[in-house]
Amino acid sequence: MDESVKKYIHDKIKRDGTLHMTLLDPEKTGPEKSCRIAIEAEKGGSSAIMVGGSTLASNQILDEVVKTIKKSVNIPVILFPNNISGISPYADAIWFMSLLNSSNTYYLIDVQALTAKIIKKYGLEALSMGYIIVGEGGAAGFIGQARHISYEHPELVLGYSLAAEILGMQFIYIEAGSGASIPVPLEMVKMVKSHISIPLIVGGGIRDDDTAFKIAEAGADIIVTGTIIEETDLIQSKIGSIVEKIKLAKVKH
Ligand code: 1GP
Repeated sequence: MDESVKKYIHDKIKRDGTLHMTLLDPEKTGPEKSCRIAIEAEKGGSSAIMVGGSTLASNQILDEVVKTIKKSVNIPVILFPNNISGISPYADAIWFMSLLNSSNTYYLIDVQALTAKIIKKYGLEALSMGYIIVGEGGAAGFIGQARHISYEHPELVLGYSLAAEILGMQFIYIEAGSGASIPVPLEMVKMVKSHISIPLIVGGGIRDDDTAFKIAEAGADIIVTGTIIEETDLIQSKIGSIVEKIKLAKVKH
């Protein structure tokens, strides 16, 4: 990429409104299928491919998947690391994330301290992000030892989000957990969005364009979906319908 990924994201949000990003788990999809999915996702209008998974343990698989995807699409590939094993030199950028409601300092700041040097050495663009896991939380919540935040307490999520912004983080991600049965509630998205000025990412359990539209309308700047691509062969049209619909929410922002 000629420009930075951060600039690309900011410019695209300004131009298109809410963006969509496709999350791929290399352990589940492997290089060949990941590549096919990434191509379809790009055709459908996804703005970036995020690569990561809560239980990813092999650098080698990750490298292969990232390299294969990079050869096949023009949109940026952004790492979504679960741990040290989630880092690859072949990506364009990395979500340099801190799990703000973790009860374990490892996920808050220690793993970042352990990996900062290698990220710099690889020349990966680090996009700092405050990551907050809410509701069911899925595997990410369990592994990240996230203290449970129920959907009834959006004010807790607001507190973490504002603190992250004040601390200088560039993005906020509210995560319901991959495959969550109920996505992040609209009230939570609205409350956080109305108090922060950095881009807000929302993901977990978003399976259709209506849900994605409502979350975009509530204020999400980026919608992430992962599981739906594992559940359909019509990836391009499924993602395409979400991308088209969330664009319409811009007017109401
Ligand atoms: C998980 O938010 C993402 O980190 C995506 O969730 O797999 O439920 O789309 P889904």
